[in-house]
Amino acid sequence: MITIALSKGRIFEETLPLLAAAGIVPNENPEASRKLIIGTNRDDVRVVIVRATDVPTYVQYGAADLGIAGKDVLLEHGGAGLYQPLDLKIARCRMCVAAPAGFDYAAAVRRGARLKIATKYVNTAREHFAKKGVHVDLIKLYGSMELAPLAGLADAIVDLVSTGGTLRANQLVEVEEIMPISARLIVNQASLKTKRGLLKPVLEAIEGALR
Ligand code: PRT
Ligand code: MG
Repeated sequence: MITIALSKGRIFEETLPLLAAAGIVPNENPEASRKLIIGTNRDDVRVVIVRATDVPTYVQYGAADLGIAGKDVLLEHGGAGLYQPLDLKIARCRMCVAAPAGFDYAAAVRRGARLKIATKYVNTAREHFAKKGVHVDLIKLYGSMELAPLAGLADAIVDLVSTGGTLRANQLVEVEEIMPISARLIVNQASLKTKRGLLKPVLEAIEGALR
């Protein structure tokens, strides 16, 4: 049996064509069914639906053999126990620093000001600002980072941006790109050896579908 960990929403939707190329079709849409374990057209493949940030954890401990997770999530997780063979180039966006339109971020950085940064991506943010030599106080949030500068909690945020619509709706502007983000296939390192016969054709079909 192969277990694939996916989050519902954009990752699930954008993964369907890649799984189809490997001959795997889930029996249900998690959005509609509310089921957390979903069978597929193949008796030996099932999908478990988990929170996006939990995907690497399921795969790390072997509760899932395969998973699909954003680079943002993988950087925060750290990648222990995971083999990351493929950039799937789906669920693309960019991680960036954003600040209120009236805040001169570049000037604050030049002055060497100590900045309050709210984010769910504390590890990635810490590394980014350390590399730039910017002093920051990081404030960990679990949702709606965009609110933090507006409510006076932080000077700026580190968040994902795709269309820019959310920033605009909250009078924030992107002041620095940190890195481009896309979803990666992740594989449990032990499964890769013990279930090689089952996994190899699936990995090759997904790789083929990307080309
Ligand atoms: O939503 P939930 O809290 O359950 O979990 P999640 O947000 O971690 O999951 P989900 O499904 O929203 O995102 C899964 C993955 O999709 C992320 O880990 C990213 O790798 C990727 N992805 C791609 C995005 C976006 N684009 C994106 N735009 N994840 C989040 N966003 C959010 C962003 O945080 C911001 O709030 O969308 C908003 C900005 O979008 P625009 O289009 O207004 O710029
Ligand atoms: Mg979300």
